[in-house]
Amino acid sequence: MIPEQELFAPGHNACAGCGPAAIARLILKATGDNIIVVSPTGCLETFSSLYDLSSWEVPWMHPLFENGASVASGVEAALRILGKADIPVIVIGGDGGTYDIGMGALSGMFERGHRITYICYDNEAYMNTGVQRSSATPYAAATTTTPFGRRSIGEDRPKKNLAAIAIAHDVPYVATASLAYPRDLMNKVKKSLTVDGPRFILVHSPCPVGWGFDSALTVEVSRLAVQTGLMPVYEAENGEITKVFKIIPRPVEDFLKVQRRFKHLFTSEEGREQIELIQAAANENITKMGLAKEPGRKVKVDAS
Ligand SMILES: Cc1ncc(C[n+]2csc(CCOP(=O)(O)OP(=O)(O)O)c2C)c(N)n1
Ligand SMILES: [Mg+2]
Repeated sequence: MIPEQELFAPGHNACAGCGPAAIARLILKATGDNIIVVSPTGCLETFSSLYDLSSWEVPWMHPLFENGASVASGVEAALRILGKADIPVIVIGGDGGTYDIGMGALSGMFERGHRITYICYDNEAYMNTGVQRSSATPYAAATTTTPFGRRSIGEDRPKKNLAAIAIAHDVPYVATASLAYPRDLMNKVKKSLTVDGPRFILVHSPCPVGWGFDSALTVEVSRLAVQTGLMPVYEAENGEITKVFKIIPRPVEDFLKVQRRFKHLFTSEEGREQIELIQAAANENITKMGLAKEPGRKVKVDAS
């Protein structure tokens, strides 16, 4: 049963259809009010804490863009010294603050073994400052710093696999989740709080403004990312993948064609080739991680 209590108050300045706003609300429903939240600079922090208002009905701190994991480490250590280790600490940070500028701080938090749940809401670019690419931006996506043009197909690097990097730290709990499967997301947040040591949860978080889709479609776009195999949903414990969310794979075009950031793939000559590369990456996820409900089924790109 999803608790009725709202700990992330409405009335904030998020855009219509904001994925991270919905995710923050679900996370707090999972944690309850005995929690301290650390929230580095980014859209979520900005739209939820415009002076002198706050959506956070729990203790909340804003560190810098780059040091969410370090500040949370200090909070957790202080609680331990005060004999209050029963108060859990979580970080909710964006992909820029986690994959890029906060990467060293996150690695240190893992290495020191802090009892913290670090949740990255991944909207796949620096949205707060105007949709600049991050290392979470997927291949071929157009952003303001990777625009489509005569010499560019959009982002030319594959998305960094941050969950795999977390697993490589041998932390006891790593999970990926999606707004389209809210109970799974909430269960993972809840479960993480019972784990002794660092935990990392990556939540795919569509952004209607940055990705360019109708703001009514946020949950649908989240679901399509999972069902195409582009966003594998799984759990890993002590360095081993223990559970994967099974899908009946859909062609990647279903996910790509509803977003403006991939529009050039459907209007340019080289687009077809790029879609095939993206399909190949999804197929690799599906095969490697055993995502398909019907093993062996291959997804063909519709050439019509
Ligand atoms: C050291 C530093 N560099 C740059 C900025 C400007 N800045 C604020 S938020 C942000 C982007 C945040 O991106 P992300 O973490 O992905 O969160 P999102 O806005 O997408 O939710 C940047 C570059 C900053 N606050 N501090
Ligand atoms: Mg972002």
